[in-house]
Amino acid sequence: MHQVSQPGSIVVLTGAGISKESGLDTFRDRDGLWARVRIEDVATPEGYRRDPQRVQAFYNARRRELSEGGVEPNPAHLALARLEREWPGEVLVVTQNIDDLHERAGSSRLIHMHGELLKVRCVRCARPLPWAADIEATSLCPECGRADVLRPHVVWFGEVPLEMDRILSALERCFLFVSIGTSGHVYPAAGFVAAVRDAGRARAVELNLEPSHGASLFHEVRTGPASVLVPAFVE
Ligand code: BV8
Repeated sequence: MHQVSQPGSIVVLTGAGISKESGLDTFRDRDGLWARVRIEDVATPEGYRRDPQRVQAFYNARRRELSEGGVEPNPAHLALARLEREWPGEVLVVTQNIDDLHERAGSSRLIHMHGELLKVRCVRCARPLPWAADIEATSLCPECGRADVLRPHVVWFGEVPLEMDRILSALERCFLFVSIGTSGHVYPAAGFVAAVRDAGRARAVELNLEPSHGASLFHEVRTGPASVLVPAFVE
């Protein structure tokens, strides 16, 4: 029986740059989020312990922007969903983003390694729950019934990213690794390209507005807006 070679698997890492043209802020660009608030105050467990209301307000403002600000998936998100539909092998999108634009574009094989803006988590029973304004108003966990135990279901600095085992095994197996819209500053995501190069199997491509911190580790770097680069790349 002639062995039909399996079509290779593709891993796509995305960062805030892929959602920029949908109208959401990035972090480290001049007009980015970290130019307005300090990471220590709103994106660390210490900051949350110090002032939970301030952190809830930071994430509620981003929830409102995402759900009320006319924010829609852009051609880059749509092209990745098309890639998943049309590529005969496996396509896994690993996003650092906490928005829901990949899902709304139609991507289903998706890992939110830094959590999800539209979910909260009970610090007691650890179950992620869909966020709703009243859930925070009452701040009662519907699972365990305790009060004041719901936090954003978001991975802060110093916390362990989600589904790392699944991500690392996908990186090990893939034949193509594409990094889109990320500055390559935050680990462990910024180390994925090195892991792919060490595995010695995959081609690594970066699609970014400008070369990222780790650009030299990629076989190919294409610069420009994601909404132009990603559909052209998927073609
Ligand atoms: C961990 C929360 C242990 C949700 C975020 C010293 C050395 C190395 C590492 C560390 C160190 N000290 C501390 C660390 C660890 C730390 C870290 O990496 N710190 C950095 C700052 C040095 N990391 C952690 O703490 C992580 N946890 O390490 O645990 C561990 C590790 C492995 C296994 C087990 C245990 C947890 C990190 C998660 C933190 N949470 N977000 C939220 O509020 O959103 S991080 C935050 O940064 C967001 O998630 C964001 O996605 C992420 C990365 O940023 P980018 O997405 O890249 O966005 P950025 O603005 O930086 O760049 C945008 C890019 O897009 C730019 O390049 C721009 O040119 C481009 N662009 C703009 N417009 C467009 C575009 N591209 C295309 N088209 C456009 N139109």
